[in-house]
Amino acid sequence: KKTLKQTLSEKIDKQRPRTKKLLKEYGDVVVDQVTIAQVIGGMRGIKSLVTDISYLDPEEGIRYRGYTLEEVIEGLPKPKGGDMPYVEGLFYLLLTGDFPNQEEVQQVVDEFSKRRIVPRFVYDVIDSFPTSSHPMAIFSTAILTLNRESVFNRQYQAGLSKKDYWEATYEDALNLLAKLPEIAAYIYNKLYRKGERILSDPNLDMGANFAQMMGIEKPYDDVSRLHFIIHSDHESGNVSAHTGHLVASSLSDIYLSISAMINGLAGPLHGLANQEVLRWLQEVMNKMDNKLPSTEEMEQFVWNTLNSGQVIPGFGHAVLRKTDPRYKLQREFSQKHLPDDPIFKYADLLYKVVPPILQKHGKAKNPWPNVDAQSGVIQWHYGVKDYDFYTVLFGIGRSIGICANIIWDRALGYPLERPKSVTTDMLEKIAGIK
Ligand code: FAM
Repeated sequence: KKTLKQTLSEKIDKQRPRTKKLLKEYGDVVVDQVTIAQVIGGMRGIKSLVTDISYLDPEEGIRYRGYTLEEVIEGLPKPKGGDMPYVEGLFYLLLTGDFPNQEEVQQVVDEFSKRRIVPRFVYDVIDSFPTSSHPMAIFSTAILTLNRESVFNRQYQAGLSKKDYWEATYEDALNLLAKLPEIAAYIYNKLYRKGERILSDPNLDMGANFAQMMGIEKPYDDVSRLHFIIHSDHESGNVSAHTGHLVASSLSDIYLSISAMINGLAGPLHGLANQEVLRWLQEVMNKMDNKLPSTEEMEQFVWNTLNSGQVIPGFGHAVLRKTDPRYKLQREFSQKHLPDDPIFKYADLLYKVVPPILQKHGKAKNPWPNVDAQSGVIQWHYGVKDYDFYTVLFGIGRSIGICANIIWDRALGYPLERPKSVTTDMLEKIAGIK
């Protein structure tokens, strides 16, 4: 039976000539033009990255390897008794483009299980943090600490051939991904549960094991699987994915790259928005004495936030122009499992109230909710109320997609990233002002 690594190796051999041909024979073909607004404006929309792992259509939302999230969830094998698929199967799909069968998923589950033990020094580093630290800072540092384990670094020092970079990177990626749930749960228990620790179970898949270490009953295993799967990838230009790719392009190992991308994810305009949504909702709930506001009262809260110059967290997107399918999937899950939850009702009221207000406000190009408007609501329902922790969960999911991307970056020999900057003077000359 072929392993994931063997299947991937065959895919890489097939893909390499395609990239080589484009580069050698069509390297001068123009892909895009760049305007001054894009140069000043965070490179919005410039087509300057390549990945085959996911593609974000502004109207439709994300597809992984050409499949919508519904198709991914439908097509991936599921553990017995679970409604949501194996996260390990998603990793297989992202890497190879193929849906694995039950046996192929089991191989990956076993691989993860073998590699899941976290070295003692990582716990020591986590323990040395003050409990008032933000969990994302601890999470990033814990990942960074693992850098001494890097197979890539060891082999690179010994003289690794360029064509084999991906294999050592693959080993690092699996070693890291297998440990992330345990590291995250340990941080959670340290910060919010007085260090109480529940050990992992080598017989469980990633989602179930995470639920076990968090000490939360079913269907939290499915919640975790869904969460990690829908947060895994959102093409290459978003802050976390781009940071991971950029740092890895200097041949920094997986640990350095993933730690860096976690720091980008920790910003309130990116991953941290899911904690911000809950913080914002809590403020509203406190003001309302936990009663559900009327539509008019909720509208007033939204306007107050906008008028004080703040953004409405969980709404808007740099690329998407419709309701995020990741939001929709979580909303459907909530309608099924927690329809009467007060926070869900708050979030649902926001779904009704915010888009027309943002349209009237006239600034946001996309008034619709993104993934972050729902994910915290589900966590809260299952008892994870320390919302500072939510972005760590996002980080576990996002690591899966970025690791898959970095392995392919190395396989296809993508070079050091190095765009060119210009001065304001130069822009004024280009504009014809000077
Ligand atoms: N509330 C209020 N104003 C908003 C807004 C929102 N939710 N979304 C966009 N705007 C404003 C934005 O601040 C900008 O104002 P200025 O012209 O004064 O700078 C204007 O509308 C145009 O922005 P845009 O082109 O529509 O969006 P950007 O591409 O600049 O930014 C986001 C995209 C996501 C950073 C922005 O929509 C936002 O701040 N949303 C709230 C935070 C959030 O939910 N982030 C999570 C995004 C998520 F999908 C993720 O990364 N996980």
